[in-house]
Amino acid sequence: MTSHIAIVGDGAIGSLLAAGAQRNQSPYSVLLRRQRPAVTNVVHMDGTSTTLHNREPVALSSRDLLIVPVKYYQLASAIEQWRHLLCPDTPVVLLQNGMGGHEVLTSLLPDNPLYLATTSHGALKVSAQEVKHTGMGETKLGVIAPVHGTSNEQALLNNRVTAQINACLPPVLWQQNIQAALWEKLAINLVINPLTAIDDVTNGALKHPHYQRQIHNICSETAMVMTACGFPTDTQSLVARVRKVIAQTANNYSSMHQDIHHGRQSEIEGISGFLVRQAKKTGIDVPINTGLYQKIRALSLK
Ligand code: KPL
Repeated sequence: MTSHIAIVGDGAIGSLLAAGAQRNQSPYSVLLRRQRPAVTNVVHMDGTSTTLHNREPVALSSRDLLIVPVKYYQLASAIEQWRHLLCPDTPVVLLQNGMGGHEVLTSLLPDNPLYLATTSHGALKVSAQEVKHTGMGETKLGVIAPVHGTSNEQALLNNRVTAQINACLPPVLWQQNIQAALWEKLAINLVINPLTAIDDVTNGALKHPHYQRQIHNICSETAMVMTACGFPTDTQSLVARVRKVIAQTANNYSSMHQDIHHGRQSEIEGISGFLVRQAKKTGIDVPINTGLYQKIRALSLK
């Protein structure tokens, strides 16, 4: 029996997932908060496009999958809205920028097998009906709440969920420690997202010598908090990783830049807000990240 993939929302990444499912002829549905015209066209990097044929939401069994690629601040209401579709064994994958969503998910869905994912694919919603795949990337996936069964059952489920995500947003790299992978991504977002949004620049502008001290200081605070939280690292390796992503995405506007400049709510609470909260818990001073957090919050209120 083919399994069904339900995707919450028709955001840029959600629509890429739906296009992957469509191309692989996997049954899927896109769950919308309210009735409205959804994304129907996804343009791929090679110029071809996929027309989405969305289906009605269906009740999800243990063989199916719910993927939640929504913003941090939308997560709780999305789960409240759609949990009636789930059975206690339906696996759920949270695919998000930033961190903190994991706690929300485990408190709302204490019984389900839960996975976290992060992707470096780039996608842009160019209109209410069209999404463009703007950058090739990879998707990292790992388990956070295991099934209540044997390790063999867990391994089988991990393989199935990996194959389902791989059909939608390949390549999938399985992570034994997905939290560590998310912290590494967070370290990058902590630099690029607020700086580009505040200064209204592309990611590539951060190559300028003018930004290097600030980048070093953000990474230094992040390295201290990561180490205190059990993910040991150092400033130099974070700076090197940040520089690599700046070079790889030089022409892009970061997601936070796009959110702020289109007057949308940003993901600052799951990025700098998360770091500031972890710093407080571990007794570490993070004045640079706190300043960026406050500046983005002030810009969001304008
Ligand atoms: O993840 C990103 C984002 O914009 O949110 C980066 C890696 C910074 C690329 O723009």
